[in-house]
Amino acid sequence: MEITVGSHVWVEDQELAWVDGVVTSVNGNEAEVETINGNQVTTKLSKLYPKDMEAPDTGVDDMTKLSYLHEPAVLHNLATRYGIKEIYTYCGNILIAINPFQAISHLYDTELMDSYKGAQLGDRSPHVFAITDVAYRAMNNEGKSNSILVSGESGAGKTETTKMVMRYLAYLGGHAAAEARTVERKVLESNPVLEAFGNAKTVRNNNSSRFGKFVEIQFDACGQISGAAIRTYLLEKSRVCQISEPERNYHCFYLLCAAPPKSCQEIEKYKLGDPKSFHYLNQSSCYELVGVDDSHDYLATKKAMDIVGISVEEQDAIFRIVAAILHLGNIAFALEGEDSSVLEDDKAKFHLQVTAELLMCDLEALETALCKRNMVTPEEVIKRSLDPLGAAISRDGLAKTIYARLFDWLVKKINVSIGQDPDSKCLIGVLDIYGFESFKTSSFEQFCINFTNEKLQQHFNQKPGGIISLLDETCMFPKSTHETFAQKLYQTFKDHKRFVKPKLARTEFTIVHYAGEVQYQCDQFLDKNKDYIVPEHQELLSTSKCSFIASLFPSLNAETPKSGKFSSIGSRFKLQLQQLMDILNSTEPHYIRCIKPNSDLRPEIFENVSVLQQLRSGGVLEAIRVKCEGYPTNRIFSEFLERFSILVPEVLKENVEENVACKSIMEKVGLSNYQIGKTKIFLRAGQMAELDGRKAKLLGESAKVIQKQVRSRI
Ligand code: AD9
Ligand code: MG
Repeated sequence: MEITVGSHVWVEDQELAWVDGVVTSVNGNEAEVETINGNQVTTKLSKLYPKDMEAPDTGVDDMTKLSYLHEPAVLHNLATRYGIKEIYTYCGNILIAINPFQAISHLYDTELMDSYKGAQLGDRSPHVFAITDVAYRAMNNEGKSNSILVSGESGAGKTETTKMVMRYLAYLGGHAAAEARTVERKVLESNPVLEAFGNAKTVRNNNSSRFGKFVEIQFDACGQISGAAIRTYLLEKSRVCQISEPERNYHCFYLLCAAPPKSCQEIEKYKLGDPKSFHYLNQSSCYELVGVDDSHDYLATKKAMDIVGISVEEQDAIFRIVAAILHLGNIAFALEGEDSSVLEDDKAKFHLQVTAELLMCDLEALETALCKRNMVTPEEVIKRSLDPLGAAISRDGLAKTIYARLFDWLVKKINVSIGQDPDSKCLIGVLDIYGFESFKTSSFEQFCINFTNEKLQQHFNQKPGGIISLLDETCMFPKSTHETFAQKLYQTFKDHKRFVKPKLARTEFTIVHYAGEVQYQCDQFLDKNKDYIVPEHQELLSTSKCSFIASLFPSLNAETPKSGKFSSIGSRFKLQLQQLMDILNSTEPHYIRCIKPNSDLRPEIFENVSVLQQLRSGGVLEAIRVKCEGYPTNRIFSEFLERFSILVPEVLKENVEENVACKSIMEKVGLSNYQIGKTKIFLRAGQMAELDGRKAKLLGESAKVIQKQVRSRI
């Protein structure tokens, strides 16, 4: 489209990404634009995009309906819709969901579910229900498994979206009789249970999932839910003992501290109370979350546990373990002699005692397991003392192991309780993975999280794939340190275009991810990759008098990795991901891209620059680009004629078919390479803008003629 003086255009802007304005002069291949925020900008003509002056005030519900399909138009459309609380927009068959950070009334009502049932995509306004309905129908009609992949950065709304998908599936495939509804109820109530133990407040999200989740919902031949399997991926263990401002530990710790004492006497039972008194919680001064009542959530979690089939006795043991971990964290050590450690003071002794009581294990054995290590020599076993730092590391290791095993137990229990349907032919998989993350200090956890996101983006092929193997190799070599690991990385990947060694770095490396660069600190990669349990810890807990705890630490057999032996978390994770990809590849995928409109987690704020970055990295703009290569714009004949018949007024007079009239217009304007369908005309990228340009020129000229006539009359 020709850009001339008076053209309405989009021009790049540092603060707003794109801003609209009017061209005030054109000079060769440069133009001067006066923007609506009052700036005068000089820029190349090729960097300007035409603005659609006829775009509806309320935006369009599918990007492919945009007259001009380019980046500024896409962004403007989303911002417009977000402004009127329309958080869902299609981009073809991808659903874009922008986090409203507020409850939008009636958005998820049952009446609304009714209205989406059986409706074609596009018949009703964009919604998660619509995408889910398509997946469900495709499964029933074609007898093929489908999956719904929810992606987006941390806090973008993946988990909330996933819950709505699951709710709608339960609605579609639910049973009529109340007594038959247990499967879907269990599936839905697994969410609050897993969130209580696997979610925490982070800088990015007050309810951030610290594990990945793939829920496979199985259906019988009648399309009714007949079973489900929940797979989880790599819980962030380090959070149990280490948190930093302004984050929190896992929700369950605060829930238990806030347990209503009267009804449950939990405080007496678990010797808890103020969360500020626990080391694992007071490393950050954030204890409460705005809008969250921990004591209410404690009861809600227990109720959900009832529904998913966790017995009262099991619940008691679970919360006993949660309390024990808090007490364990308060066992502080002091130096004794040259390099041994003892309990620091009476307070530490008290917590040791409570921990032993709660874990139902021997008090002295617990102390020894924390402060000493067995050294196995060919001749004998020697007890070696740990210094206070070593003892604290030992204590934290124990806390992490117990917590991770508890979490795995919960997942297993829920799966057993829901039950699998071995006869199910079709399933719908719903994937809610932790979002892409980059922190001041990004470690092994961020590496794994971002690795997952890479895989899902299928950009993975271009990435250094050998980092985990290299890490395993380093871990198996006894003298390795994080420095030697870093050196190996630098050596191996020095020519890789997505691997960067930061200047002066000795133990850092940078990966250019699809969503941006992340600098990783190697220092804890080796430790965090090693999945092993100290044999003394294993022995201590496998002999616990509490059968629940003992069952978390079964005696070693051939199947479980040998205690004390290294098993690689990274490699296991990689394998799990590969299995996930295999499942996903055998299904028909549907995509939901969640977008976080601002980093303050506040409603009604739409930050252009950040949204654009997410659209770019999430592949949304790429999808649009692909579409642009085809026929990105289409219009029903009558709409097209209404908009452009002014260009060839005769066509309306000639009593011709609508499609012929459309063709005449295109011919008159000299555009070819378009397609005429049954009811619509399909245009190449830019053709709509060209037509609009002609129209504007024509209107401008006729305005001039009228002005001339008026003037000559005076
Ligand atoms: V993370 O990668 O697990 O850190 P998610 O899962 O993408 O992240 P989440 O679904 O937890 O984000 O959403 C963050 C918060 O946004 C929620 O706790 C809600 O307060 C808010 N949210 C998200 N989606 C909606 C919605 N559809 N309606 C209202 C929402 N609020
Ligand atoms: Mg989440």
